[in-house]
Amino acid sequence: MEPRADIAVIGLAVMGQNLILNMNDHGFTVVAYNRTTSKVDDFLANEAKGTNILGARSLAEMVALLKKPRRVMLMVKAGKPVDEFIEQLLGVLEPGDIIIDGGNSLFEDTIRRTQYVESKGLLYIGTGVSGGEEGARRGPSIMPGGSPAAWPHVKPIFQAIAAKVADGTPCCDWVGEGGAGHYVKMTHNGIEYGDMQLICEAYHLMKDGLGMTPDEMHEVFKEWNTGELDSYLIEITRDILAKKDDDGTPLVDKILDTAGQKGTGKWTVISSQEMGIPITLIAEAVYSRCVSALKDQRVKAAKAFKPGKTRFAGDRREWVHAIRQALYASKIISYTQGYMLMRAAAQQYSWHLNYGGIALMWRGGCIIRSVFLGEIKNAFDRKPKLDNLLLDPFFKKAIKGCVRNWRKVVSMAVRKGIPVPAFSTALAFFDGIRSERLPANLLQAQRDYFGAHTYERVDKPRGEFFHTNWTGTGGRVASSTYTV
Ligand code: NBP
Repeated sequence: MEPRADIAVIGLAVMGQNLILNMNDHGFTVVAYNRTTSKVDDFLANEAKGTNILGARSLAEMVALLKKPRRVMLMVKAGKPVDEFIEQLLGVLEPGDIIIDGGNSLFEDTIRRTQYVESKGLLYIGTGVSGGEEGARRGPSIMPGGSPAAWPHVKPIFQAIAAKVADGTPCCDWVGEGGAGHYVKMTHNGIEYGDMQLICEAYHLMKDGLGMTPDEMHEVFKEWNTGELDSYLIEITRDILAKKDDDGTPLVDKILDTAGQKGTGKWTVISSQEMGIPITLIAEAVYSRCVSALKDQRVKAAKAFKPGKTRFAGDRREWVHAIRQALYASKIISYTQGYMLMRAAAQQYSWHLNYGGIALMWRGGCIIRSVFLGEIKNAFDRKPKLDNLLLDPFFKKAIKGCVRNWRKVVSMAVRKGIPVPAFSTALAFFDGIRSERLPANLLQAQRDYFGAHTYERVDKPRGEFFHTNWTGTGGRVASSTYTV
């Protein structure tokens, strides 16, 4: 068998099939393999008919078709199937060959797998692929990390099939070592949760606070999509609101209000907790899905605590403008927090992340693609070591321009009982981060009072710790083990 294939893709579900077709469109010869091998035949006889795509019915056959160094990409269910395939591949590949995992793997698994595969003399890439079915077919955002030596061998394929921004730059570049690619993809998904929640809160406010119909909101989102909020998620929201059911009424009104989740938002929050980085907006977005899932309890509580009148008084156009500004400001906070998280992770895991490059990778192809990400790229071009997005002149000015209406919207929502967890946590974070002095002095006093945890003083250098015998009955010994 002549080794003529550029890459193999294992996993012929929605993502794998579409990536293979995309690679084929760009002139690469791909060999397709799947655990259930009948799916290889189905694929070749249908979607891949008339293309240069090859099929393999065993891993040995697949490997024999590949040029060296062999590139094998897994597009299978995240978790155990990835480990199982790695083990099988190690039996048929050679040192210098490259295993790529393009699924939604947990970054810690990718760190472990990179070390393991490298220890066997092969190279490993764990890459985020975003954009769903359509992205995979027409151009996804691709976020690869792992063994740096593997990148030159994979770069021509990945950058060819990736989405492109207006000037032709691909939405794919090397993210960093180990699990960096999957970490950035995970953060992307967390930000996606945040963006979706913010849009849902804007919708809720317009629906219950302003009494607007889906058709009226469709017009609002259509207009929003022409300005600073121009993004894929605003665009699909515009289209969703216009969609009618078979009986001609808005379909959105008929959809049950309980949201699902697959876990990547939760992973982002768990990582932020471990890192001590306040990604409060993404956390609220995850919890909001959890609250939505408690439908039965909500129905009972709604009977127990009947809502009052939710309508906002005043001019509707002004309110719509205020909601738009609250959404924009909250979105800036969400990305500020997401970037804080990635910066902390880079430090913890010794990754060299290119923050502007990440914004560029998200600029096209993926679910959070937006005009806004171009501004983030510009901010990092202006100052590559920028440690807080809020301090960039563009975003500083943007927030200042929105803050009055942001407060107006959050306070009216609170008065009227419309939940806006993401809008309000963003505002609370903003007020926290711009507070030179927070009440944590009292908190430290409390900790020292009940647990002798010690505190630092404003009139002494940082790093000097003091303990007070608050009650006169305790000893003079400070705690080093009891932690609260
Ligand atoms: P799925 O996540 O549904 O996985 C299906 C593939 O996994 C099939 O090839 C299946 O083989 C294989 N597989 C399973 Br299931 N269990 C296996 C096992 N124990 N051993 C070996 N193979 C096994 O496919 P997908 O939706 O195309 O997603 C692929 C990856 O890309 C996932 O990690 C997903 O999270 C990620 N992703 C998906 C999207 C999306 O929009 N769907 C977007 C971005 C990333 P079989 O045919 O023999 O059952």
